[in-house]
Amino acid sequence: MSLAEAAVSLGVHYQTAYRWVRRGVLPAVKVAGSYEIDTGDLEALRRDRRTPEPPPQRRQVRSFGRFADRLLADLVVGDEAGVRELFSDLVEGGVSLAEVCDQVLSPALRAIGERWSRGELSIAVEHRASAICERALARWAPHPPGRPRGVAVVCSPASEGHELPGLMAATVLRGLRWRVHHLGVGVPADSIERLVADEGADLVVVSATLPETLGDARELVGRLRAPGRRVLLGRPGLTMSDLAAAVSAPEPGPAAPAGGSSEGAERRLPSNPPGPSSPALQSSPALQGDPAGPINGADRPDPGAAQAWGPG
Ligand code: B12
Repeated sequence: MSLAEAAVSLGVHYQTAYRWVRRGVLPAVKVAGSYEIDTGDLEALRRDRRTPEPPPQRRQVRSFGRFADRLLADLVVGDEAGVRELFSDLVEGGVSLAEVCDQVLSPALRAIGERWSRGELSIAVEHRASAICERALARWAPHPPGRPRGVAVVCSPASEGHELPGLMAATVLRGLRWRVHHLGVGVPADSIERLVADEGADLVVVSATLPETLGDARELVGRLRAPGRRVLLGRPGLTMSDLAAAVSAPEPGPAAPAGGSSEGAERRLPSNPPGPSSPALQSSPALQGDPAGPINGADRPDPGAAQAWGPG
């Protein structure tokens, strides 16, 4: 059937149905310049929209420390199979991807970084460890089936060379049913800006790791802001649990200036229950109204720091 017929059948405006096609929510093929919709796909979308999501089966882990230690040991000796097995155990056991990233992967990577900076691990071992993590994580980042929540772009300023935090963000967002375009690192700002517009992104996540790239990251955030689009900036001290909470939080209200009020986001976020697995929610200076966060500490006190975190 045609897209116009599908829109009528779903009881939505033609433009809404068109947007769903563009975002991959409603599969369609182009025949002689017009979209054709399969009735099976239409019915699947109708069912999806009616069915509430089942609550996820959660696994309570009291201490993640031993998993982080196990991961670190596997990474140091390059045991990729061991790393994959550990990830599978955790994710299939019901641990959220955000927790795996924040509580297991990040501590192990930080330990790798510390050992490398003390000269105890070679650059080769550190590179091997990151490559193993990338491959292991990518396995958990397929495009989600069903109707996505929206379109997200995950990127970093061109000066940033750390790709893993962005990959973590992409993985977590896909797990939350976002359709994610993950651009990796080294992409010029102009090109990111174009892609964000072309894909009609509802959400952009900019990830920065080095203090030196934070300025570029903020500039990028500023460029990517647009009405109806949230732009979040992540950096050390913030976590994937923060990201998950932020994208689940309501969008800025009508009182917020175009593109959202970062200050509003700062105030709103602490009201998200800070789970035991989300220490940054309690400790992040950005969330406590102190702009001198772990990165900003090396920076000038920055009244715009709040913007680094809030919706754009
Ligand atoms: C792997 C690694 C590399 C790899 C990266 C490979 C890859 N594919 O990613 C390579 C070899 C490229 C690399 C290069 C360099 N690195 Co390096 N690297 C690391 C290491 C070991 C892990 C990085 C990582 O993935 N961290 C992920 C986790 C562990 O960090 P995190 O920031 O806490 O992650 C959280 C947040 O980012 C947040 N988050 C991410 N996105 C978002 C989004 C939102 C919205 C929110 C809310 C949250 C959020 O959630 C994450 C998960 O909890 C770190 C050690 C460390 N402490 O991080 C050093 C480290 C970051 N590197 C460091 C350095 C110095 C460098 C180099 C300058 C080295 C050099 N002389 O060339 C270059 C810089 C390259 C560049 N231009 O960026 C230093 C930085 C020191 C500093 N100034 O702070 C570190 C800390 C190592 C150290 N102890 O000295 N590095």
